[in-house]
Amino acid sequence: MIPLPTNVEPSDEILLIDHIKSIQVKTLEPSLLRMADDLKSFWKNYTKNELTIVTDGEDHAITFEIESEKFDEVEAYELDIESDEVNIKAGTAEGIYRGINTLEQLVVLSHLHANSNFLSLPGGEIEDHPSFEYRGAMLDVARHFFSVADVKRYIDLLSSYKINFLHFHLSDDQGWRIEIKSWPKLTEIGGQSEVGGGTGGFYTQEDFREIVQYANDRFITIVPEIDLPGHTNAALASYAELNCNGKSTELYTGIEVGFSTLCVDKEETYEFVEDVIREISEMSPGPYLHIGGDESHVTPEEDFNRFMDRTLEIVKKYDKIPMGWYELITADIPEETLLQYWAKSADFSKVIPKKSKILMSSASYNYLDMKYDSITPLGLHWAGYLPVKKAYDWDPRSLVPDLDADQIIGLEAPLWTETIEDFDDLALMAFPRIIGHAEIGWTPKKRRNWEDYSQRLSYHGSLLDHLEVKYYGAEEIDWK
Ligand code: TNX
Repeated sequence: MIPLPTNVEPSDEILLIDHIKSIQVKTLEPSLLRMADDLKSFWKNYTKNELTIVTDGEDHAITFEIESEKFDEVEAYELDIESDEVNIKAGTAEGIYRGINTLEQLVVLSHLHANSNFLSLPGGEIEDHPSFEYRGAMLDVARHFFSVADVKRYIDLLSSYKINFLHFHLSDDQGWRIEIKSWPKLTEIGGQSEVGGGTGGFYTQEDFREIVQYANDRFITIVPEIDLPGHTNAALASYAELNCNGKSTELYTGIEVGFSTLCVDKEETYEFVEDVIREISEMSPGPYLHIGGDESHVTPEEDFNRFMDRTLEIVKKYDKIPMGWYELITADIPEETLLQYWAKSADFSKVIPKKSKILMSSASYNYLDMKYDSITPLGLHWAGYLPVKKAYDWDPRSLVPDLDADQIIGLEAPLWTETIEDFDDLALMAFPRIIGHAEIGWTPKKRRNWEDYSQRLSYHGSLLDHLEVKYYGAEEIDWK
């Protein structure tokens, strides 16, 4: 199992899959009934058996039951597998979802690796809850655009490993990917380019809402990011008035960073920022709104801070928790701001406010766009190579010595897409490393070690093959 559950007590019982006849939903909540429907299709697919969905009084069932007094964490669950029934209990629907996830993974792996004709599962009890509350992935859809279908496919895979946040990097120098009704040229012009000269693309507001809903149904929260005030060439090419000289720039298809900036002295800039933040907030039920802040190399620090102070006010006005790359610390950040660590900076530990929560996205350990090794056909390597073991074998709470362990809210694995053009490329860079990140986020540190993890991971290659998902067949792993 990946992520390895917090506590597993094996029993000597064996569940024969054919003994299961129904799904019993004891707590009548629409989300649980939807999950029952999904599990029913899953079961049919992997076991050929047709289950009925019932609400009470059933033997030979997989039972979902909410016991809110018993569980004090939203994602905690218990999964109990006996010889002729399965019980999943949690305090919330989200907890039940995580439990179903674990059950499904056991069924798929036993389906793919079973030695006998009888599909069976080992009996026992699992008590499980996550180590970190934020277990994220980030997808850069600006350097190369990814379709709604691609994003949904990534969401399915992420949620099957219990990842619960997807951060969407929606704008950069090379493209603007989200329709803003009050500034239509952002997508009419800025949405039409990408790295290498392709045609780009963008999400309409309907597309975006569809993705948010799809993610929500899988207990993944979307974190939208508009990178400001740098990384804005696509916006600067779309609207002349956002430039200090009043002239629009050319669309950009290269991969340099740090050359663009909004004009911080113009009132139009703040009208633009407010319209964008308002429209995006209206479409995003999640708590966070990411305002970028990285690599604004051509914005003088004083201008950057002035710009961010006003932008942070706007984020607050629309009731979102601001999130930003750690460069944001020079501005006057509200205490609740979530800062995303990505690279070492000499002054990071000195200036980082002790009260701030930090999300770990270390370029050396988390970046899925770093090559695995010198022969990886895709990716960059400015932060070094990132083999599967290195990506797994570290601890977010102690990576940056000057941070307090309880400041670390979790980890997020970004996939920057300068060299990533389609879903196969994405999959090759994300898998299997993102699976290790999912385990770092979920499983307590004392339960994790590379020997055991690499053994378990060796069975997941066949799972990815079965789903026709590409992955890097790293030699470190003895793939089964
Ligand atoms: C740095 S990490 C960037 C991105 C690039 C990435 C490539 C960060 C906040 N900025 O603009 O895409 O490196 O690895």
